Amino acid sequence: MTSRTTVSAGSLAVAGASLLVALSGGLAEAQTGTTLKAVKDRGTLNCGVSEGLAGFSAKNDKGTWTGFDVDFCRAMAAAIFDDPSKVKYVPLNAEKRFAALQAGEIDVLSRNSTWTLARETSLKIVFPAVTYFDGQGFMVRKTMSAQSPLEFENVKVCVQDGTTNARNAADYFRANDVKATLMTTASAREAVKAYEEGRCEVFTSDVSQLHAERAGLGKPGDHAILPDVISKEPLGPAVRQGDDAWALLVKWVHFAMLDAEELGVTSQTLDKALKSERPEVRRLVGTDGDLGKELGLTKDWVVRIVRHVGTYGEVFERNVGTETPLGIPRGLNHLWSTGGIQYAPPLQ
Ligand SMILES: N[C@@H](CCC(=O)N[C@@H](CS)C(=O)NCC(=O)O)C(=O)O
Repeated sequence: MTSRTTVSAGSLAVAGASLLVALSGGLAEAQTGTTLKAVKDRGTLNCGVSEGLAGFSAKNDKGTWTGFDVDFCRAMAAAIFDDPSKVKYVPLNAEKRFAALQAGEIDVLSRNSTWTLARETSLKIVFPAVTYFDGQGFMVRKTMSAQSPLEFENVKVCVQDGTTNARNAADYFRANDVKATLMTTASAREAVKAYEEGRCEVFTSDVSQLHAERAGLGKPGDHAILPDVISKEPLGPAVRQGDDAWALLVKWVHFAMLDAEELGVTSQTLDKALKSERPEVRRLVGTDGDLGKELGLTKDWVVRIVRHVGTYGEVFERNVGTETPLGIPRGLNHLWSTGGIQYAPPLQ
């Protein structure tokens, strides 16, 4: 079902999710330490992902979930179980994702979700890390003359409901007096279908998702992603508030993948790294000290992540980088040491 709203009636992601939380019968209480124990006892990690977004979380032709967000789930399973396949994937649309987390249906949400203040305060969740620095953009047919959203003239713009994007677009259009009407859809599939069929001339979402959706169109080359970026979309995993130990684990899995990249410890160089004399490499791979212990993990937890899944850079390039159909330049997601803003505190 698509619904048409004027720009003054943009939907609020938080409001929708709060309602679902209320309807789902209250919040699952999280106590520190309980999530990791539950995951270990169960033997699988329940990971919330999108319903299907190429490069981020989608099933391949063998029915296996793959992608950048999926690899975060796999990295956690590698750290906890030494087995990246011990994950149950729970596909969730934008509207339902936070309610599923609150209700305890998933242990972690790894689904292109933007960290905002209201999501943390009113939904009682926490975003421990930013795995992908993104922003919102617009996709149009190359035959359209507009080179910027400021040049839109009486166009319909498709956007998925329950997202930051619906609100940002409404705010942006109103503030800049852009003549556009928002058409909200429940799922990404419906939004893209409406765009493909010409029921809307423009599709808006985070730029990473525009790349993902464009790659799946009949003729990707016929569509342009406009250079304007109208928002900050820091995307990352989310967990329930109340289990600090679990939030720390999620945060440090991401940081470990960054630090491994920074130290040159990749899936290709791991065996050499295990013989390294460099103190920071020795701490990372656990040949010195036992940094995993306080996280509830083994001392070789980073080795497990890098061996089974790779460093942050390997995960980025394999799933969404310039050599993939999505072809996304790493940009802001380069390490701080190579011109980006991905920065991890040291493992010590
Ligand atoms: N980052 C934004 C947008 C996230 C979002 O849901 N984007 C859509 C745009 S295509 C999507 O990924 N849909 C995939 C799905 O629902 O499975 C947010 O957190 O609200």
